[in-house]
Amino acid sequence: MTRVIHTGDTHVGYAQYHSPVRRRDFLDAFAAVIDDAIEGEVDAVVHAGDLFHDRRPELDDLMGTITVLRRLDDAGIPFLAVVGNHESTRGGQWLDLFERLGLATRLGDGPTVVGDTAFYGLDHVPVSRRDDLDYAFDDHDAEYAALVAHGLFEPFGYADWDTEEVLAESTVAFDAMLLGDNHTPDVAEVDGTWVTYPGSTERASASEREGRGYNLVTFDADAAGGDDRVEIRRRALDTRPFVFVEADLREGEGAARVRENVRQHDLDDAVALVNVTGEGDPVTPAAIEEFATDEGALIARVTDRREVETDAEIDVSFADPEDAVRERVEEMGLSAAALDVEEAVRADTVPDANVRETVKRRVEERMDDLDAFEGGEPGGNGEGDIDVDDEGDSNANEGDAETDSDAAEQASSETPGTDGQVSMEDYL
Ligand SMILES: [Mn+2]
Repeated sequence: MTRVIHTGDTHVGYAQYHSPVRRRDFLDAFAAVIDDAIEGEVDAVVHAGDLFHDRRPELDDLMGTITVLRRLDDAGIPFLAVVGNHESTRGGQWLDLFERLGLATRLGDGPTVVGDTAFYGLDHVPVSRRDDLDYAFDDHDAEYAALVAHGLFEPFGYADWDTEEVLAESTVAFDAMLLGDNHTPDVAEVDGTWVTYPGSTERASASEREGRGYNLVTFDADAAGGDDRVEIRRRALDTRPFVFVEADLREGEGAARVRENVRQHDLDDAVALVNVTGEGDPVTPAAIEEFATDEGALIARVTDRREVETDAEIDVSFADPEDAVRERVEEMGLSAAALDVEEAVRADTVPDANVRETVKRRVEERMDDLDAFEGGEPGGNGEGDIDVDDEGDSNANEGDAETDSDAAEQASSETPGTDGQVSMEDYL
């Protein structure tokens, strides 16, 4: 029997809402998982990527992470991991540093056997390079086998990676795929293999409404997973409370009504997200936010989309405005990369909260192909060019762009459920 904790998407270093307290929360959540691993005396902790929020964690984040990993190591429990898209660098990986320090094992094509289970790793690979993958893994003689991977796999939300194909082409028969990237926890069976996401360990975007947690996975002949081989149980984590306040205003109502709704919630140390809808008078978000923090909230954000809703009612006289847009886009002769971005912004298949991360990912995936940043035929006058700075994008997490992303994530706060790492508000 092998019993492991399966976690991922910890996003250490993420100063959500520019808050140092939130930054600490992400590390604390990771520490809580490791505490449970030690207390539960599991055989290993399996981390499916995005340990760090970006590729350049600060010294505090690195030292905090090393402290946590050392505690796990002192307990004699191995930390097995792969590299996620958020933290992936062009050179060596942070995970390699931890491996050098004896605190982690980077999973790969060869088996890492713990108990009677062989673990393999598949780092995040951009869509553009997946055709090159051959899914050739070395043999093992363990009783069970698991593939730890980072990406958006079928059959879950925002999937772009064909799980059936991976399983069919793999030279090893896996009992389970332990995944990271999609921040929404879920489990499914694909062609006889259990496929599961544990979800993120802290809410990396407001769309991650449900409680956070991790998986406890048991490989055993008596496992209660239906196939007597694998059992996957979800364990809850006690994380920063998020309070979602709805204020649907009627004619004549305004800030007083919003404050009343806010007051009805327990805001102690919570992230309070207030969504104003309906009719009524304009409200000043900053005043409501100040009220909420006075009431005890750590952070408060107000989204008032009533203006937007009014705009949406304006009649459009085109037969199909989408056609007009497509036509104009073609005329612009954008580069392949710019078209990727344009599509992400305009497509209604990409939720607002996910646009920033989707754009970031698509640009990153084009980084090895600079031709993709050259403008196309018709109007190739450089409009489509993007100034590609190898590392510059990680600054986007810290700068003004985050204001937009905060707004976007609030905008989606009434949409519960699926938040692919595509979303990852960025989170990934
Ligand atoms: Mn992630």
